[in-house]
Amino acid sequence: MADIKLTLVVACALVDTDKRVLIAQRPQGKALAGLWEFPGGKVEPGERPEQTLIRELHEEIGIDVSEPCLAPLTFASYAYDSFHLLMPLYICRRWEGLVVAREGQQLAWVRANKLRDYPMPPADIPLIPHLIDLLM
Ligand code: 9L3
Ligand code: MG
Repeated sequence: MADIKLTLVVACALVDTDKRVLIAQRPQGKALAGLWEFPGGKVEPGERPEQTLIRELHEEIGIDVSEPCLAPLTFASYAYDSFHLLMPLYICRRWEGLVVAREGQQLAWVRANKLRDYPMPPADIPLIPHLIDLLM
């Protein structure tokens, strides 16, 4: 069997006081451009997943999250041709700062039962029922 490259990516469902979830549209020029995702990114060498998420949330949407505010909910797994993605999903309900699109991406706050209206990468889609269970 061919070697399989396993890529660890972490994602976060940011939930506001109206129980809406933040999704971001992947910018042009990136893989999967135009699809809507739960914000996050690749775990870099030497990082713990929570540190990655704190870094990514700051870089992408300008907020500051403290580690105890990140609660793991479930994880996604998806086999692309060239790598397998393993992606824990965290829930975060408390953060500091205002959510702003720092990378020119579109952002949307969406009720969990409306997430299916937004085209998402294949790894993110199976996460939606978990959010519906938690939030609806
Ligand atoms: N990815 C899928 N769903 C997500 C995130 C944050 C990432 N919610 C996929 C897209 C890329 C890979 O993970 O194939 C790495 O993400 P990035 O570093 O390009 O954001
Ligand atoms: Mg990212």
